Amino acid sequence: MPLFATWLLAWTASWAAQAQGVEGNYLHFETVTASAGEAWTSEIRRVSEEPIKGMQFDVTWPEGVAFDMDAMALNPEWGAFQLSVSALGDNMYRVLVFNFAGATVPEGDVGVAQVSGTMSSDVAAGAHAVVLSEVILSNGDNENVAEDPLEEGSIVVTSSGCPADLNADGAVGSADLLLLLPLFGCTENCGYIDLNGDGVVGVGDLLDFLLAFDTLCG
Ligand SMILES: [Ca+2]
Ligand SMILES: [Ca+2]
Repeated sequence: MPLFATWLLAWTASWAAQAQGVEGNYLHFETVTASAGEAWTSEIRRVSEEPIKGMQFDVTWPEGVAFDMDAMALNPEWGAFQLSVSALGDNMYRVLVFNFAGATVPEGDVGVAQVSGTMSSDVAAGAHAVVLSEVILSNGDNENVAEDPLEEGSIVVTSSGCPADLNADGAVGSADLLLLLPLFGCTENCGYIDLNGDGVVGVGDLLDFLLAFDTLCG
């Protein structure tokens, strides 16, 4: 391919990525809230500035998480791909997403797979980091374009019956409001800030929050 065409392709890909507000090539776990002893579902997402035709990564779940590897499923965007999950021990799993047809998934912020599990009943309230490591993201030329730093998410275990305690410190206060306000108006992937679970962060969530304001969580 002529150098100019290669450059134009790269420029177009990076422009398209910027148009979606995407920068860098990495994976992240969508932060989710859970209660001790209960099930949770979240998503691993891929952010990239160019199309990706395969990936491999390790995920280490925090202590107290039982990951349901059989329930892990690729999103429809990855329909041409196959998924392989294997346990490495110490609550660490290796994930392969690959295809032999040369299919790629376009640049942007795209959900890769749904992940789910349960929290043990004695896990402490607070944020428990989900660590993604050894990430390989292969572009159309089979080059690994994964970059540090990886953005990592958490499973936030709420104080029981207290979803508005967003920082899980045992009380609903102004620190929690500072977590909610930046996401006010969010319409997708709002995560645990979406208190009433209707998919957006809006007036309903703010009302729920204000009702719970200044309460201690048991
Ligand atoms: Ca709090
Ligand atoms: Ca909401």
